[in-house]
Amino acid sequence: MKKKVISALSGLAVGVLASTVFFGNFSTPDTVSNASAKTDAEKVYVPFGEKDEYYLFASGGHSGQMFIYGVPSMRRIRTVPVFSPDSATGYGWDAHSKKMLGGYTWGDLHHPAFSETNGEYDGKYMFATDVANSRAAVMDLKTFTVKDIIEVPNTSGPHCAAFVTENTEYLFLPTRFSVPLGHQYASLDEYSEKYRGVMSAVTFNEKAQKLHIAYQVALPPWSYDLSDAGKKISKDWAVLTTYNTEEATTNLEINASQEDRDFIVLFNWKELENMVKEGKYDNVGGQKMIFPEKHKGGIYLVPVAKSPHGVDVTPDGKYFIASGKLAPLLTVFSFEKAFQAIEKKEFAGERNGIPILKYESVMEREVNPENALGPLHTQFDDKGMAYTTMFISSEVVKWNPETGEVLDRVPVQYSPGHAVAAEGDTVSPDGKYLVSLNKLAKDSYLSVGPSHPESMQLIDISGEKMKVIQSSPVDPEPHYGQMIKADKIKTVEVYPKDENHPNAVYNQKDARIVRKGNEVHVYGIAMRSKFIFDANAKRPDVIEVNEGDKVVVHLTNLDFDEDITHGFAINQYNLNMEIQPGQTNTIEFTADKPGTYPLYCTNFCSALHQEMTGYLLVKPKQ
Ligand code: RUQ
Ligand code: CUA
Repeated sequence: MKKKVISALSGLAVGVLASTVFFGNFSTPDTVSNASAKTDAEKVYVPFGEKDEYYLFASGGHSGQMFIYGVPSMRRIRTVPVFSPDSATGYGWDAHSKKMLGGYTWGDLHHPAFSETNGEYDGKYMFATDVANSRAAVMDLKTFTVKDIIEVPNTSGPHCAAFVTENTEYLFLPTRFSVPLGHQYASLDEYSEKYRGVMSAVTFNEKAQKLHIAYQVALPPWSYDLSDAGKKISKDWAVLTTYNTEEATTNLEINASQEDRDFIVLFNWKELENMVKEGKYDNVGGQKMIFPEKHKGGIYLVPVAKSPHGVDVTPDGKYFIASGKLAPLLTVFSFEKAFQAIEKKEFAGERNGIPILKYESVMEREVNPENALGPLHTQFDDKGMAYTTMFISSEVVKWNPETGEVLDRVPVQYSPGHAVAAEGDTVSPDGKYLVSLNKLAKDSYLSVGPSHPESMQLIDISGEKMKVIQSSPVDPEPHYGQMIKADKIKTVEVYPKDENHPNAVYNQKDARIVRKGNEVHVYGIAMRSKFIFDANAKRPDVIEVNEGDKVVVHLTNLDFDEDITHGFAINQYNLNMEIQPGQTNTIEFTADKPGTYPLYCTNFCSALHQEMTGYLLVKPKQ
């Protein structure tokens, strides 16, 4: 290949070009002087048998799923269903996931967040929230499966989430839409009095694998957009952006942008925790609700340029940076200055009982990169440099938060929302890679009609200058991502044997069907290449029930062998579940359709996979 290129070049100005070819670099000659002799193609090429250096978890937006990519190859590795059913994995049909989804058939997954230990991603869990149906979920990274989902009351769309504190003490879920407490009816004429923007403090019990709402805060009836947890010196604090502090109830496009300023909410979760301990809350529908106008302390407002979007805490925990969205402005605020102002009680009045800090006393600097429009979100590298996405001018701007100096700019295609840096939300980002999550791809890929995929572009940020080195299409819609060093995630190869599991069958001869009145319980196995539902039956691979019976099928996958997953599907019964190696999984249904229904394994598991079938026979009522 290279030979061909060189011969094609003979007779040309071989001096410069040959060196370009030598380095294999087909882009502009000035990149040749780059310290790294690797071409862009080489930088993203991960040969077969080698693995990517990072996992990228990209939010799947209104697919309700999480997309897992490898970086730098930008190859999609897996789709993990979180808030919506998934036919490929039977998620939403097996008993556990069906119960977790609670009848919802779609979700809108926005901001994923890894669990942290000492401010570092620990590779154990991934949290995510659902703006559509006000839910939060936790995914176990040993198996890449969702363990728990909770629905958050008094809230409508926890967009402003999930950002975890340094040791995963809490994930905070502030609402996007204000609603009356308990979702009661209240006329919009009573918006300011009756509506609230509730924030929930959620804990995760690792042992029980359960999420739990520790307490809620009845913030003013505004929209809460983005948040970030403090780090190091600010580790007990968190920040959130607000918009519509005008409290408009219609035509928000205009009415929510009237004032020159909105607020950043700054709160101390240790203080809120203490308030709860001291009983300084009301009971609202079973939730411990703190009303800031009644129980003062721990929450402050910082004025910020109107309708801000992202707010991001620097890795050293010293600053929080708000992005303007409408004002072409980045504002760097100092936690230390805020702490001093709070200490001295230097307030400029209050709103809804919450003290307002003076802008001048908290602001560190304003940064206004020339012609850069629509700043949305900021990430950081290993040298403390900031990278901000510019939605309107379609670029990423690199700048120094300590000086405000703009260092570099790179165009992206097009309209980036978030960007995600390698280990970007930790106290020690890696530098190296940044992925720009672009809302529009337009001419980037083969056309699939009027609606195009979104795009994720990989940017090499290891040098002084940024360089886009790869681009990958992605389904709607990558709102945010998290990038973690691959070796931090320790998956299991098979589900370990659990002799205490009430429904597991580890011995072929123990497979049995037990009838209890109108309920039929199948304790069966799936193995290459057969089902055994009842070891002693004439036809062990047949389930025979009566019309109207409740049927509970437990299946254990006896192939303790990596990647040998079986499926269990019943034709025309709209039933499907997955049983991963070593796993025991359960599906429940009512046999309400009499007749003869073949059942089969959905996952190609052996040369005799097609033989892995059986029958469900449903005897009609007389
Ligand atoms: S938001 S594009 Cu849903 Cu994260 Cu800023
Ligand atoms: Cu088991 Cu196919």
